[in-house]
Amino acid sequence: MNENLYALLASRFGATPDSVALELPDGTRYRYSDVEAESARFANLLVDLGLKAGDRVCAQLEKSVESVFLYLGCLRAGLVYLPLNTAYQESEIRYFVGDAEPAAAFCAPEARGFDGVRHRLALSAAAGSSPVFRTVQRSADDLASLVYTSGTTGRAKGAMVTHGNLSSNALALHESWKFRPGDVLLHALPLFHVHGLFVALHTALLNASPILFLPRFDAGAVIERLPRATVFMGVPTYYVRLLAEDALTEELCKPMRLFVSGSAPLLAETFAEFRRRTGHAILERYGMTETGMNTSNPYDGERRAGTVGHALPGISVRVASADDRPLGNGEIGGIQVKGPNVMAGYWRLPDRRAEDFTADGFFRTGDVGRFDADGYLSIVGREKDLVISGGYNVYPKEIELLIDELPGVAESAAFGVPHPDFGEAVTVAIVLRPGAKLTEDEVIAYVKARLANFKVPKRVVFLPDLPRNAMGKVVKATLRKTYSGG
Ligand code: MLC
Ligand code: AMP
Repeated sequence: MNENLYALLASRFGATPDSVALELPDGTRYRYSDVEAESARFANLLVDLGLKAGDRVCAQLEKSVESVFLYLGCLRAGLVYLPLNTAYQESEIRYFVGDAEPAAAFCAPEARGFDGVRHRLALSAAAGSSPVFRTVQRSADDLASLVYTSGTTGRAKGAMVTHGNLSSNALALHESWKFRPGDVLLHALPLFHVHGLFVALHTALLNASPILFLPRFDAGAVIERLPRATVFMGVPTYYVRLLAEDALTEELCKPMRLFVSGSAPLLAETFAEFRRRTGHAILERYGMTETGMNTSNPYDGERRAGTVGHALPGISVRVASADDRPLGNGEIGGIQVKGPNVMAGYWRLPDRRAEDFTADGFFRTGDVGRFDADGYLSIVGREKDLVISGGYNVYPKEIELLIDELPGVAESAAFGVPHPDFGEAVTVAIVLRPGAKLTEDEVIAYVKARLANFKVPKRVVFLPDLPRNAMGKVVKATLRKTYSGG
């Protein structure tokens, strides 16, 4: 059996080649036969250039249907797809490219940081290639994608995601969320992270559904299309922004079957307000780049605000003590996950295995949680020092390392504070050397020129020293408390 993810997807949509796969805001439509033909062109282009199964193909592209075809073409040719956020800047790209060593890169002509990549291509490059391609044989353990996720050391690590990881997770979600004939997905998420690229896209393709394809999230554009959709997926910020629109009403959402939220905590008040306004209980699920989706609130049973529900079929999720002992309901500990969804490991970091996995094979998520008496999991904190802003992860260490390079900076601490739109936003506290002068604007401009825009601090404060505990460690909780709310 061919365990190539594309073979699984095509086994479902192959039966309906004439039905609509993707519809653009201007009304342009692509059928499932186009998905097959256009993805074949990219597979042929890359194979003809000499790329071999296992080679990496990097993409830093604005969201487009062609980027979907490129992704699927890579799957078909056994190439490993490496998506990069368009917000990443030269130094960030240089790092990813140096680490992953892609054989080809699709990016804007003016993009910098891709030096050394053998083939630098634009999406138009596949236009002349053949629309027929025989999807290559892959086993469940073969790599499908390399997705970088910010590391605790300030350096991102590549999660090695396999065909088996993606297929099993797509099937589990398709079943759990009761996809059915007639479903239409409204797709507003970016395609360079797992929520938009894997969770949303795969479930719709598995269902041979039409996808109303928006180039980016825009509350007005979403509202305009909700009456034609049945399923919508987003990060909590999307729901906060939808609620700010008067046009969001129960009547508007009548044809909708399912609203899914994830990537960051959904506030109970957003859940409640959305239910009041639309009659829909948002279904919150929990996942990560390394594992795909782990848990979900039930489709049929109660969707409990502030929880992420139960383990998905085929996946084991436990809350464990510091020495990896499973804990009982009500007890707080590290969330650990085992199943066909869990990545093969981090790219070129085999030595990390013992740190990332328990002796009995569970992946340590770095999230802290608790199961309630009914088996609903709540995420109550994180062992990892991470800020999630508008659904994007920001590792404080990366910002601190950069700011510490500035002349006059003795030390710095980056931390998250509540933000009405982004859930959390980055604030930085800086201690200057005696006599040094630096302004908030200068610090912001410095970071903005070097890192992706969502990592740029919204606020910078200068302090005589940082709060520390008896061990000399900076107490970020104190900083968070002091600078929350203005
Ligand atoms: C944009 N800005 C942000 C930001 N996005 N600031 C903090 N956090 C963010 N997420 C800032 C920009 O720097 C800019 O600042 C200003 O906001 C306007 O930029 P924009 O690009 O016009 O913003 P907008 O289009 O409104 O984008 C906001 C957003 C977007 C919420 C629509 O961030 C988004 O789509 N987020 C989704 C992220 C996602 O897909 N996460 C899934 C990861 S997978 P200035 O100063 O320049 O004006 C994952 C696993 C899982 O986590 O479980 O799913
Ligand atoms: P990423 O590294 O971008 O894949 O982000 C994964 C992290 O996002 C997880 O480890 C969690 O900390 C967080 N996350 C994802 N979904 C949720 C959710 N529903 N609630 C709270 N945190 C979440």
